[in-house]
Amino acid sequence: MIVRNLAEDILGTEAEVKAATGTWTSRRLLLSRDKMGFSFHDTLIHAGTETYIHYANHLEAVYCVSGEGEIELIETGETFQIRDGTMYALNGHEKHKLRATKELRLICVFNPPLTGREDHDASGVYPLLTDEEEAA
Ligand code: 9YT
Repeated sequence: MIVRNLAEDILGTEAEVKAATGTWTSRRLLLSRDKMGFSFHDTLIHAGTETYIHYANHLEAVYCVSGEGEIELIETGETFQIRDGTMYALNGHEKHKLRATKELRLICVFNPPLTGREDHDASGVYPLLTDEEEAA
């Protein structure tokens, strides 16, 4: 069994990843090396920010536990409000913009799991890494 505590085991370690753009901080509680088949994150989307994202290589489900914001789908132009209790699942690799009006705290699951250090590239994509590539 794996037991981890955000404050004791994640904050201030390599598992706390800040986006190069400064728009989010991802606290990664489970990664691919944990062999769960998914990774599990507690992510903050900072207030007043907009992030362009395209998970071309991953599926992601997101559950909001606090804050306020919205997700805009690029292809359709649809916008969905995000608040405590809202879940969205990107089951079609949708390109989107994520905006926070009040800091969003989002619980996120990725399949395949992230290896640890992934950050969005200029196209909003996370590379598909293996643990060996991460270690190299
Ligand atoms: C909701 C979302 O995709 N935010 C960007 C960060 C990502 N969730 C992560 O790596 O934790």
